[in-house]
Amino acid sequence: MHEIYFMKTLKNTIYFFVLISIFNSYSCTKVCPDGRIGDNCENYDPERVQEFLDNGVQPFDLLNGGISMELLYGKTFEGGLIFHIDPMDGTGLIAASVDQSTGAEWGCYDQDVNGAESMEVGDGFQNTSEILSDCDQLGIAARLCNDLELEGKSDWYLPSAKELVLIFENLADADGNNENLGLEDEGNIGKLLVKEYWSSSEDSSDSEIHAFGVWMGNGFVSDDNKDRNKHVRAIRSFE
Ligand SMILES: [Ca+2]
Ligand SMILES: [Ca+2]
Ligand SMILES: [Ca+2]
Repeated sequence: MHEIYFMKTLKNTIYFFVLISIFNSYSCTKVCPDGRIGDNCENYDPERVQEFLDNGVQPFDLLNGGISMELLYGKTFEGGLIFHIDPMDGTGLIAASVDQSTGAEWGCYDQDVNGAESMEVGDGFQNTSEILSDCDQLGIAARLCNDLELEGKSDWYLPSAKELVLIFENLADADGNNENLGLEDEGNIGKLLVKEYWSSSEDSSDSEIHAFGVWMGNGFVSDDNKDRNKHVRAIRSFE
């Protein structure tokens, strides 16, 4: 009698623990759909950032879903490599993944191009159209970018000086040690060469002869004669 009661209790206890462990396995290891992670599936898996972008998730959504800015730099999106995102509205800039020239002039040496003197982030497009509307010279840096058709996109332009510095910081020096040693450098995720690249910013203090370039070895901005040959890397914007 006593023994039967004991066996029943043991059986019930075992059933109880089996039920608890089944319940736990459902509640603790939650499987989120579409590569999301977190207790409420509120975040994106940082291992799958490129896959999300390829599937049409916007960079801004990834930022808001726990992905760091650094993880987005250098990822392929809308035909180029992400190198800037405005954290307020999610607009941003991408660079072509290859150079458009290894030696092009800025153009129109000895002539002040009307406008084209902004150094600021967001002004490369305006600079480029101002150069093209006032300078007929063929083969110049701004024109190579404007004529570019790459990855199905045709709205490329020459970056302003500060946009070009962002390319150094986020694509040529992604490891943040202030130098790019060249194609073998693992921080150089945008494959920029240790060369001088033209910006679209004319030098307002002597605009007839000088425009600004950036040295992709260290990100320094300097003025130079507009008839000098420099590398060219086109960019475009995304909304
Ligand atoms: Ca000017
Ligand atoms: Ca570096
Ligand atoms: Ca100057």
